[in-house]
Amino acid sequence: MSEAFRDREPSGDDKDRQLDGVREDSANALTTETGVRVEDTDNSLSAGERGPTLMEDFHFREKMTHFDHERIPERVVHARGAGAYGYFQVYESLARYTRADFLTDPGLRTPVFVRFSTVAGSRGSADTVRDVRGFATKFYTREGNYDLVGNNMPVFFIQDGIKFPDFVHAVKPEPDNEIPQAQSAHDTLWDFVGLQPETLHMMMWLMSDRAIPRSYRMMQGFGVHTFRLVNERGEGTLVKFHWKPLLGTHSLVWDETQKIGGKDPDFNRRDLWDSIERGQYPEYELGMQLVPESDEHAFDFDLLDPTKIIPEETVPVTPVGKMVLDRNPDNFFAETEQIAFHTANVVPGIDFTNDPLLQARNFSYLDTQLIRLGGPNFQQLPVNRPVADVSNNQRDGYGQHRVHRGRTSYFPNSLGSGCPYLGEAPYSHYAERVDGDKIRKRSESFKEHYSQATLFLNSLAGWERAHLTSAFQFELGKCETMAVRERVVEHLNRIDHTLAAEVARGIGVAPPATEEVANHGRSSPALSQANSVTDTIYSRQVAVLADEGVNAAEVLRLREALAAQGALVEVLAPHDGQLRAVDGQMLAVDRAMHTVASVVYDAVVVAGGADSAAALAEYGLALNFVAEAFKHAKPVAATHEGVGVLEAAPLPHLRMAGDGDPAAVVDQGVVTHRGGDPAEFHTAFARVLAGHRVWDRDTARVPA
Ligand code: HDD
Repeated sequence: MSEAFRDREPSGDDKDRQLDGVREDSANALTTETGVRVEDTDNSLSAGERGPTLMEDFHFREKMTHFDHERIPERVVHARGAGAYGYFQVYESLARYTRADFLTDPGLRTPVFVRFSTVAGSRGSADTVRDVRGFATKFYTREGNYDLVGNNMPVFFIQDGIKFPDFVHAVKPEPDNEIPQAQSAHDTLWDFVGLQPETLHMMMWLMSDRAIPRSYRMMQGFGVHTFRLVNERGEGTLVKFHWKPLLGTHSLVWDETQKIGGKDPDFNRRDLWDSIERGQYPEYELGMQLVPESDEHAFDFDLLDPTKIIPEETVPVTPVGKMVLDRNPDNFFAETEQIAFHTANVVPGIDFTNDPLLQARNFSYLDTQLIRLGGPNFQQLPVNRPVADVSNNQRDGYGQHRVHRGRTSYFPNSLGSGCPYLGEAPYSHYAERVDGDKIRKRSESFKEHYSQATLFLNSLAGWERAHLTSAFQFELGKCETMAVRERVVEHLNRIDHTLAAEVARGIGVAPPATEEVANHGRSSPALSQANSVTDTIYSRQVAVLADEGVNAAEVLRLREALAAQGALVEVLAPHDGQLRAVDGQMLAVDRAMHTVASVVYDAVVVAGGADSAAALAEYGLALNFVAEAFKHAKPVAATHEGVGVLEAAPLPHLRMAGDGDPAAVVDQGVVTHRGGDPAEFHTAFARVLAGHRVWDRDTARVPA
């Protein structure tokens, strides 16, 4: 278990101290924005009791005007997000590759703010939709802000940023009726995909379980592009950035995500917030794939093509440091909404490559902040302010917060003692040699679009592949235009004939008669989520179903055993308040069952106690809870009389514990316990829970 899994106080770093200067606690008398105390904020100033409101009511006008202007444009993409502060620390100096201060000093904790997001939905859309997740990190380094603006998938939909407006228009709700919200399952996206085969590799990722993460704490992040590190000597090393969550990479299942969208649209946001409040801080390791400049052309794809990965088996990911998110923002709008990322926010030692997608991004992010945050001074907003000193001749503009003193705002000057002057260790661009004709032409080295899509498919576990096939069937099945469906199937046939045939059958399209291209058979095990960390139950949420007459002692023992490993156990009952246990003690109910659902838990246990179990076996919500958890491949367990509730639920035939059986009987991830040492049951259940889901399960006939 990692060091951060122990309780720790938030870091209280330079950024935190800086923010202290602007935090407000509303502890004073009510005033206007001009500081004048207000006598009454419930009644407007009027001419007589029933007369008109008076213009001179400056308090009314100010209050209303401010309210009328409260909204700013949401982000054109990634509008829905959640963020947190934390810190990053490098394990060992990377001075060999980069001169970036925050990557060369292992003693240094660099403050960060991370914003996670979905892409297509509006600000108020549900968290658990099928979508790419943004993973944007702002490092407040001593040499200025560095932004690593990545996603939870390592490739992108297009190769050249000039196509970004087209792609986004295609995926966003359709312009005539603004339907569907936060969904890729509609004609315009798949129309674009069918006509633009460079999207196909990314579409494989989007149709995979990566697009429905269990938690922001359990997803990877990728810088996507090939970037460049530059050391003191000016030597470059090409690099791809990876974030790897210490809890492993885990997903939800599709039916579950759709239900969570209604039961708890804030599911991922709440999970991030709650885990930080509990002191269970999300942690990620930063990894780098390092490629010497001399090997730039050593691959069978172009490193500048953002629709390609470097397989980890070809160039391993070197873990270089760790990020811990340990503090929630104080104010969503001020911090999470106003944070402004920009791929061109780099620090000395980190540089770009000529990836045409990256080049376009280096224009777009600054441009979008100008409209979104209302002018050129958005870097002065508290969340954006660097901890490094800022000194330049930029002046004025809307919302100028600095009071620049002196007569000079130009360079060079003598009247201002030559300040600000050009200091030591400045950012200097990597001296890459560039020459060529001025042309509009995609490089020949960008022309192959299918082979890595096949690689991804070949690397999936059986259950991952089954989910991907269903996802294609769902999404294409929602497209009304048959030609759109057909065109995509034709492309799938160039990725893998069996996949194309399976998808075609589900959507009423004739399966392609012949194999277009033979599957190359190569795979990259690192691409499968099945190969991620599955040995911890830390922060997993377990529901225990109980009713009057529950065996409370047993529940408390279970809670204690799982809590010792960092899992959370909540007691759910048909009503809130307390339950009278079989021994006459009272057991506190954490939530009434009708306010929650199985889909917001990782696992369910039905408690023992004859009366409790008899009541739950007659309670539809409890039976549905169990069946749905089973359907969604979650660990399910029951102790003593609770086993009867599993028997009453619409589950397939399972071997369950009876008299004389060992302390834990496990069948298809259903753990039952009727006698023997409870500790053995706890261990068996924790083992299944650590596996996240139980995929080899017979769920076909379970009606949930
Ligand atoms: Fe982008 C936001 C990630 C391509 C233009 N992008 C945005 C965010 C993330 C990404 C995580 C949200 C940042 C936040 O939380 O505030 N974008 C990516 C990745 C890409 C990518 C990983 C491909 C590798 N983006 C991309 C292209 C363009 C943009 C090609 C335009 C040429 N992205 C934007 C934007 C946004 C944005 C319009 C919207 C809001 C914002 O920037 O601040 O400028």
